[in-house]
Amino acid sequence: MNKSVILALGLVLSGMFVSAQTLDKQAPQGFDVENAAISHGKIDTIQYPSKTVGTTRKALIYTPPGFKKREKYPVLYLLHGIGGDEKEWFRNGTPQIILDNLYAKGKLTPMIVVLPNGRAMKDDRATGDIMAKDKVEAFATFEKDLLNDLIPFIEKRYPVKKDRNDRAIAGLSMGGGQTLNFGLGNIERFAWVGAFSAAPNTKEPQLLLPDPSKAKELKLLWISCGDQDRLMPFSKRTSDYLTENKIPHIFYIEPGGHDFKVWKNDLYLFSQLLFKPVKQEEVNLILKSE
Ligand code: FER
Repeated sequence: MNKSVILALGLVLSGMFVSAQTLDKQAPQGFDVENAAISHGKIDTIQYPSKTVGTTRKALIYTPPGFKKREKYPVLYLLHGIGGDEKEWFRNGTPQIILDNLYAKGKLTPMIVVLPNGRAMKDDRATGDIMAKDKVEAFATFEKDLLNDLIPFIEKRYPVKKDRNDRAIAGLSMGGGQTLNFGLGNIERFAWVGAFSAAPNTKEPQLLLPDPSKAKELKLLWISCGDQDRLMPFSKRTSDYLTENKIPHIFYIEPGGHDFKVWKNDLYLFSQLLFKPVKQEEVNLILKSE
């Protein structure tokens, strides 16, 4: 359980390079257990008009404990996998519990989390052949829906900060591929990028980032994958390219396969880094402590 894993820290936002570190522990026991004694955020379903798809689409939104309309919050867009929809994280990853617990410990910058449906097509349910060509293509179409429909809707309806430094994108598997494709393809829109177990939809490195130096504008570029996940090559080739081009990033290899145990741990670790000055010592502390 607590066996050490290698944290290839190809990062470093301060400019220095650390090749490998030992990560002794992961999220502590109880990190995903509901605690009635603390304040809770709120999960709602929202509906937004999509010009891209031509329908009204659903997303979930999590507002943090103590949320106030008068304040302005940064936003994390958190994306699901090929078998899921806007409810996948909520049902299987309980982000609201993980984040509530982190807020109770004072470990998060207050943020709004938006959980979209990343399959941008009229019937966007995860039914039938989820690998069908049109369904897989809809994960690419979601880039337009996100940038032109969903983000403007959120920014109109919710008290959010609109600067790229206050906008993060992360996701698991297909959503991890989307995160890299959309995040690195639109660095002027996102400063925080977290790809968990990125799937084969991840563009090849040279297409993903033809001008590697552009990625230096990111505040945080996180790539993680379970050591037993057969999709590892998609994370590894991306991290290798970044390392070859001296682009600071975190490449976090953790014990596990392609499942929510890994993704919950990723959310626990990644969320604590968001919307804060990124200091190397802090990254080390979060990744090594507990
Ligand atoms: C594939 C293998 C896995 C693929 C997608 C996935 C589109 C996605 C997995 C997930 O989202 O969990 O060949 O092709």
